[in-house]
Amino acid sequence: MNTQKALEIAREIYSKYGVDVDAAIKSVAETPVSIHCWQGDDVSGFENPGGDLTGGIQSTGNYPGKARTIDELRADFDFASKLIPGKKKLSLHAVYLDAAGKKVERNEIAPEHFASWVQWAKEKGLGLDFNPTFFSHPLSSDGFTLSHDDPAIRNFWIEHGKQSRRISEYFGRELGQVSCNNLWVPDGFKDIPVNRARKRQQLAEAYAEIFSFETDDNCNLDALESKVFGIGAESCTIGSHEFYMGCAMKHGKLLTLDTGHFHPTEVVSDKISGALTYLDAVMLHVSRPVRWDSDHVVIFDDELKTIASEIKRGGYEKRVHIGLDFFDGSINRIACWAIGSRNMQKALLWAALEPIEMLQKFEAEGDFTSRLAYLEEIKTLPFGLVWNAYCDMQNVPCGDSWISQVKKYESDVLFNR
Ligand code: RNT
Ligand code: ZN
Repeated sequence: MNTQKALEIAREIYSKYGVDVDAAIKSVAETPVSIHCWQGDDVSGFENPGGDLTGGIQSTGNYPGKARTIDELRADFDFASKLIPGKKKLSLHAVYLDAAGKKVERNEIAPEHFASWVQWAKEKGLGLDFNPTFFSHPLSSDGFTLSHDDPAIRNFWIEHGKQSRRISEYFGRELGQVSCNNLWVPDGFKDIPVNRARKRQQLAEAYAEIFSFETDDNCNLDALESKVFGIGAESCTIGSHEFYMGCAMKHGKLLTLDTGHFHPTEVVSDKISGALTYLDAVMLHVSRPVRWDSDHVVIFDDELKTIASEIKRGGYEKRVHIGLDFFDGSINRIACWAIGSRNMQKALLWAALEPIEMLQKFEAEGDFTSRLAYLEEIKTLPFGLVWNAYCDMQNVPCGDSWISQVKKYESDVLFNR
């Protein structure tokens, strides 16, 4: 298909609504999206190959061909990234360290263990983000880490948290692009606790310790991820939304809003402007909860579009750090990366093509009739033509042509593992 000719038609139609299609494409191409490494291997990592995934999260399915080594994961990600338009970052978890076969304890991880990732990111033109791993470890096996009652265990995890900030700062300094260090702990009670306050106090004290030294804001931004419940922590999660909202305010940190971490009728799209009324910035973990925090692959649904629209409508492009967080092991993992990341890009483009000025004017004038009428009208504008043109300009496959490429990689590479 001649995408330029199609784009010409789209330009004409969108211009009637006062939308500049070229400016929209440009703005999306410049918005970084952080793609999580852990979709590639079901959150296994390389610290303890074959070890269990714990912490109340779960990747289900056993589709063949998952990455088993750093080289395989890099090759898979590299392949996937060629199917995804836009500016990309890679989000690494601590357990994806490259320690050259040496056992490194979590409290001793350091920038050197991620030097090969930095080198690789430089070669590929990727930004990096970091995540300390407070799960899948013997010292987290009873469900507590930073809020643990044993000071020795708590300190072990505090050291891990401190080191994660140093590693993230190193990423930012080396790559000349800020790295977000996302802290999520699984701490919680399966059954009804009678002293929630004590645990929350311990968690608060642990964060005060972790944040007791400064990092360069141009290189590292810490983000705190709340959750409503996890498997085996159904009754009380210590790091709840209220806890982290306060913690982020107190320490001047980012709040991470994971779309799977709230009650099913709550939406993150409504929370962005609420949080940003007081906080400088937020991080997103864009996922797809199906009945619970199931981490299904992100689809192009209304909530995804609304999240992207809210970023645009609020003028929050520089204050929302977009990260993805899903892990499905039941279908081709590279296709998961491609589908979810392309959908995030689609949503950003969708939002950039919204006639925001016109819609917001209607609302300000109290003309809610026109607001609804136009919100419905724009749903049938030729969005797909602009999407294809954007993919073409970014030298990534248009339409469905990426699927056969993934199938070929599957039979040539994945099925031979
Ligand atoms: C868990 C959190 C967390 C993890 C990753 C692997 O509920 O969403 O972000 O998914 O750290
Ligand atoms: Zn998350």
